[in-house]
Amino acid sequence: MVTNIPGPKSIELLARKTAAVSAGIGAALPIFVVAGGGGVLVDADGNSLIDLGSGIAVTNVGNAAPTVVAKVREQVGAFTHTCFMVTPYELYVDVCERLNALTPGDFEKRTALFNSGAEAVENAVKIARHATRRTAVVAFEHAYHGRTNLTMAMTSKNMPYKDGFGPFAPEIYRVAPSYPLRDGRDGPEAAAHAIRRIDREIGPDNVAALIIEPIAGEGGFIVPAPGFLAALSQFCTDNGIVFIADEVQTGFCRTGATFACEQEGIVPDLVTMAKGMAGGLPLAAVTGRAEMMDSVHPGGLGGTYGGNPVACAAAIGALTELAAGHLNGRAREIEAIFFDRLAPLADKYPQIGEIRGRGAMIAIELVDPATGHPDPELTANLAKYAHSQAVVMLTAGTYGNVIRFLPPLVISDELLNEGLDVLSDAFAECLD
Ligand code: PLZ
Repeated sequence: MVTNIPGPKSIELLARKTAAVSAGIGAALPIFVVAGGGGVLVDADGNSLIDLGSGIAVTNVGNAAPTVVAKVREQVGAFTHTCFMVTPYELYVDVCERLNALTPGDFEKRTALFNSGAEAVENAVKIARHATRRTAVVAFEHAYHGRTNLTMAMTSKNMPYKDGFGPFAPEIYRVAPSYPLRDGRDGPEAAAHAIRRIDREIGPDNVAALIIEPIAGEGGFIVPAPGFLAALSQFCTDNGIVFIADEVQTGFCRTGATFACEQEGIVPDLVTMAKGMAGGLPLAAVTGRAEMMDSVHPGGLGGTYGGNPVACAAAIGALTELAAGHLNGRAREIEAIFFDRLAPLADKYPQIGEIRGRGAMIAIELVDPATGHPDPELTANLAKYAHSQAVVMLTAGTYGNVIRFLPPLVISDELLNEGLDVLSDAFAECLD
């Protein structure tokens, strides 16, 4: 750190932001970035921040990762856009082939590319409805699927995502997930509970798709009890329901497997992906069973920018790293460091209700020790302290009481430990 955070240049930029940018666009930290890489973000005042957020699980292969930068440089000089639906190019097909090979399931697959996670989710629902000729969609409490109209309806939390933005898309039904800390059910029990509601209130024959994040991301890194996802997946197969895994946040080695579904032994019909796949450039995808993906009439899916050539070039760079496999091992090493460092904090502070997550996707749920109720105030104070000490630390959770860690998979042990030292200081500052 060379100045307080925010420094004078960031303060000046914050004033310009307030005057020029919609108040609806927030910012977790009061600084402006000028460079990034290797788990560090440099701000306008020259401060180096430790990045434990990866721009919300995006820069898995690192920020400005050399492989991504080289591919982007090459492509941006060749051509920047044609619209794949007008005059196609090989890069798009190349990315689809790689995703077909990389995603779980040894059946024939197809892929369609889009710009954002929300757009991928919207299109997965369109495909499932078209393939099944059914309309209902089952989503879960604590789920996050995006900010567009359909995905807002599928997202669980009101503030800040939905408040005042209705009416929402119809035919979305929400059921309870498995939330081991709070529901006391094992995986099969939690699945039976959800399935009973689907049977009673929707009717399986009306359900086009069931969509779930293998680990709920914005909801607070809620890891379902073992067997929950497998039971839901079986229920979908038995009832002709398209099982969609939303791997937008969990995908691309984040959890220590290429996709989190693999760790649950499940094979989704469709997978939605974005974030980690293109090293920071906007690219998203739906990959799944060929017969479902091909059930849509030609021209039924698309968009001007979906699968933009520069974004595809970035994805080729990132996917080459991600498919090599070493980042899964690195994510598991990061997990070990987290659990090692967080365990003594959990022993010391009864406010830590649970430490959970997998790979480089780890969270702390904070509670009032007397009642077990969520403590969003402590959560905000811990994050604020970390920010003042130049550590990018994100919060999450339906109740706003979760600190979540999403470091780039290329972060060094030293930087990670330095970031975790600041977390210890934050607890001491707030609670001792
Ligand atoms: N599905 C599982 O995590 C995006 C949202 C940040 P987009 N999560 C970060 C915010 O406050 O807007 C996400 C996700 C899952 C879908 C999405 C949506 O992806 O690329 O933000 O549209």
